[in-house]
Amino acid sequence: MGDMMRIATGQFNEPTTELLSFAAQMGVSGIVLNTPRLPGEERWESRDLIRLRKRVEDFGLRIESIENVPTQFYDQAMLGTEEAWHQIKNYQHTIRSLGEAEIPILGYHWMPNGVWRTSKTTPTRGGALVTAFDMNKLVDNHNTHASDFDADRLWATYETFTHAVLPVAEESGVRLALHPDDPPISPLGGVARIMSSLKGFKKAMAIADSPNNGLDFCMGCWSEMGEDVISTIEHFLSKDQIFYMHFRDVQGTVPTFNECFLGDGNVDIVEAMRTLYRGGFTGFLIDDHVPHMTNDTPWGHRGRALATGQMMGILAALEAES
Ligand SMILES: [Mn+2]
Repeated sequence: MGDMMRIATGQFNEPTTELLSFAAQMGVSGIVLNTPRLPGEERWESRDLIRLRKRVEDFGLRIESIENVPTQFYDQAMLGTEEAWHQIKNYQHTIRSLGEAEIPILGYHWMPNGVWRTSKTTPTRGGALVTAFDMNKLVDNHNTHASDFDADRLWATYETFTHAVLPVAEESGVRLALHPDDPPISPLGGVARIMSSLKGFKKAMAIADSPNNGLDFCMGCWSEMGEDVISTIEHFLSKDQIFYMHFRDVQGTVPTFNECFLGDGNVDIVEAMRTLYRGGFTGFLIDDHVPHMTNDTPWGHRGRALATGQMMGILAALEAES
């Protein structure tokens, strides 16, 4: 296990029987948990993570990745305040806990003020609802923090943080997967967004140069940026830096875009998967955000089943023709 390109699902924070059963029914390899609700106000302990892993394994699945500790575990490290080193030490502890629990990947981002959208109810194909961002419609762009934090500041804190945590990740056998800024527009709310371009990501990978640092390649964000997604996949894949894929897409690019069904967006999704497959990608793909379909649940069982089925069908075709 672990060395074939494969499809996962998840992105919930509670591994309920219903969700894990549904995942098993879809036939995925495993689960991504997004910021699971675990004990600990500042860091996570191995006993809780081991319990979580065993819970998922009871359904014949594995934990492929945990995506993000709570932002308050490392927001001051991102901003570089007096609390930074306290949080960095706790983050090192959490990485060690993940290693002890044999959880292979921890997703992270460098966005102290999170994901922004101007609409969560934009209609797309057949009236399904998607999120959208339009800089011209952004009425509230007030500072989210007490002062401005510019790009130089965020690059400096990124260097400090990664140089402190990556040696621990290497020792612990845990890989850190960096998600792009969403939306890739800088600044927002007075905070620079440094992970918003190919140039920025190349700089990040050079600063934090370790086999245990790589990408959660959010295809939606790369599509939002207007970068050439296929050649960007080729670039990072050739360096073994794509740990996993958020396989979603958008229509339009910054400053105005909306999410959409797979196949309706900027990216040729078959070509994207073929590029991964032929390039020897050994990680997994997950749907990420999906359109909200008729009578769908908050998690999006219908939209996710459709996206997962599309990915599985394309992968089966690539395997059959190889
Ligand atoms: Mn994403």
